[in-house]
Amino acid sequence: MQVLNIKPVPTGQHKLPPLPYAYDALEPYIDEKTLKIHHDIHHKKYVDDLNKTEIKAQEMRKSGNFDNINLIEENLAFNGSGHILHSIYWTIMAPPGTGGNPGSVTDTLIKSYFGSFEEFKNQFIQAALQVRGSGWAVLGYNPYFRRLEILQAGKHEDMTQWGIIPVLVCDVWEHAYYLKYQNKREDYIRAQFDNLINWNEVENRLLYAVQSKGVLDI
Ligand code: MN3
Repeated sequence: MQVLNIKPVPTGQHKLPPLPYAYDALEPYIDEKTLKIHHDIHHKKYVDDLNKTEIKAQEMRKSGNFDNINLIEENLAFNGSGHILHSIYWTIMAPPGTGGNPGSVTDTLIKSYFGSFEEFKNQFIQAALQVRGSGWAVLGYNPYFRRLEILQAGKHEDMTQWGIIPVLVCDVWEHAYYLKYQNKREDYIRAQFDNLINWNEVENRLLYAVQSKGVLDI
């Protein structure tokens, strides 16, 4: 792959990325026990199952027996998206008081599309709050439209705009908050948004995203 200057992840060799801070670093808003279970057990399982599925897909291609293809494709989407979204989720948070303020690209793009930061925040929080069952709220940059959008993802993978690049995410699976917040999903969402967002990371992600081009200009 030298000619393309990329290093593909070898089949079945995804790795669980370490948390960029200590398990108790997000206290009191996300407690140590929740973070440890969430990262070490839930995220790890998505990585392990993605690896297993990729090996099974490889065996399927070799054997020419495609009887299980629907299950394999579903598992590639579910576990691949679960791995990606969790990897982003850890990095767009930072210990309380260290995440900074929205950077200039973030601020400009948010205001130009959502009208004001408050309107963006209200939509993001309601999108997270009203996810039916397990899922995510995602602020993403869509290179086809050259602007931001807020989406809900059912489970991990049911995204509704192809190509969107997530820059800020909120995990609203119960495993993300239930030990501490029980059924008070809104308290968790607001605590994360108001105290833990790493705006430097959001800005970095947006700076990278706005350089991406849709294959079509539409
Ligand atoms: Mn989760």
